[in-house]
Amino acid sequence: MRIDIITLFPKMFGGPLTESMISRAQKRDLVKIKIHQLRDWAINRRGQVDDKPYGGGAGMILRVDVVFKALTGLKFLSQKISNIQYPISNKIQNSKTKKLTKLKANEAKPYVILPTPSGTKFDQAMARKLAKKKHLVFLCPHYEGYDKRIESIVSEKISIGDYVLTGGELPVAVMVDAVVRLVPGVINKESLKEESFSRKDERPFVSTIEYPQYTRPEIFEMKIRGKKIKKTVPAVLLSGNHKEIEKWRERQ
Ligand code: 6GU
Repeated sequence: MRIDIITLFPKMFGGPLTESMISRAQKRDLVKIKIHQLRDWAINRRGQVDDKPYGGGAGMILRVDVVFKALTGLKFLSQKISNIQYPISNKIQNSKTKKLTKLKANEAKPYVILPTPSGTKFDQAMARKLAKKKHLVFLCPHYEGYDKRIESIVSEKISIGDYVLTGGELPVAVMVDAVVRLVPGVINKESLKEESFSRKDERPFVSTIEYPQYTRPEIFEMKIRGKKIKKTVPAVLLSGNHKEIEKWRERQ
């Protein structure tokens, strides 16, 4: 999978994409993530990407022509950087066998996502859908808003919840994390197994945290406001009786 992120604040992705599992996934070439500075497609040398709203009002609005240039420029870049091709026809040539194969509609072009609070709510089913794509492009709007016409050049608008954030960077980091962990090979199959059993309409946390887990120490004692509190591990987990343990977990 290839992911391109277009943003005015590349540094905001420093932590989320360069640590832990998402970093490992990139090192293992399971996913290629590239961050692009939107100002590279600015309308002038001052790096202007936004403008005053027509009809008046506060704030600056992200320009549609800048975004269009970024998206078309990116498709060209992607052809050069990775082996993903965007042929004029709906066929793609395998770089090894040289055989032409017909592309499915969703493989023929990148899937462009615009994070915005007015978008469709992101959930586990949406993460599964996006994890099947070959190429995702996230376009992060910032400041006060964006030109409405930008919506006509993206594939989907997505929100991560009913609250307002200052920009699309944090939502994109959240979505990329949820999607990349579903890419085959990123995390081990066992961890995903419970999830694949879960029904599509089930709330994701129900399926990912199946039963309570414990590790050492067996007895944990603490003092809170002078009161001694002892926390133990359920006896069944220490019993060594695998049948009983399974039954207990099932119940939980
Ligand atoms: Cl995708 N963007 C912004 N700015 N705020 C949000 C959001 C997105 N999702 C929830 N709040």
